[in-house]
Amino acid sequence: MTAATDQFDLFSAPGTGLPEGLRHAEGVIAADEAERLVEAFASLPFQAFDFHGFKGNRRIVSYGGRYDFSASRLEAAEPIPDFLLPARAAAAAFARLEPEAIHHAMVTEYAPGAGIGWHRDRPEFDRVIGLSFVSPATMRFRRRRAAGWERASLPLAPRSAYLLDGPARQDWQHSITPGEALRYSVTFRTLR
Ligand SMILES: O=C(O)CCC(=O)C(=O)O
Repeated sequence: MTAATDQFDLFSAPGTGLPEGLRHAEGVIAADEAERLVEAFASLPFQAFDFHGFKGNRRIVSYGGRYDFSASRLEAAEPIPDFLLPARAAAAAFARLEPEAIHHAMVTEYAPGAGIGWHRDRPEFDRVIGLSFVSPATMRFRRRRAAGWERASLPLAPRSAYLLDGPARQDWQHSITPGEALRYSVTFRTLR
């Protein structure tokens, strides 16, 4: 095990009240690398998130596969571009994966006031690794229990990473609370 993964273990979920299978760590992306990425995000061809014709208030660009909700299938997309490869390597190291195991990336732009509602990611995807940029956000989790919803909440600092695996990925829904300032996220997903 490397020093880097030991560091990430300090932030693992057990004992924190957060869903099993969730891991989180701050400072996964170096400050200069984050600056470079955010500059690159500004010129990406973002499009409004489209859910069955309903346009969400966040904008996305997908690589290595794009989920089409109208057709209910994963469509082809450009491969992950070179500028995202260092971020993919960092996300993979955090998730203890080989970078090449990650074929899909999605960059999301959340304008002030934009968030994302309760959902689980599509079953075509397996593990989910999220990176945050520019502004902090709150990621919320919930799962249905006999007595009602069990809930948890995780602050996402810029340059932090989270991994959704196991029950956090399969059993819990997650959402992002609308923020007051611009935020970007990069979501890397492995395919089933
Ligand atoms: O912005 C994030 O970190 C979460 C993104 C997310 O949940 C999604 O796109 O499915």
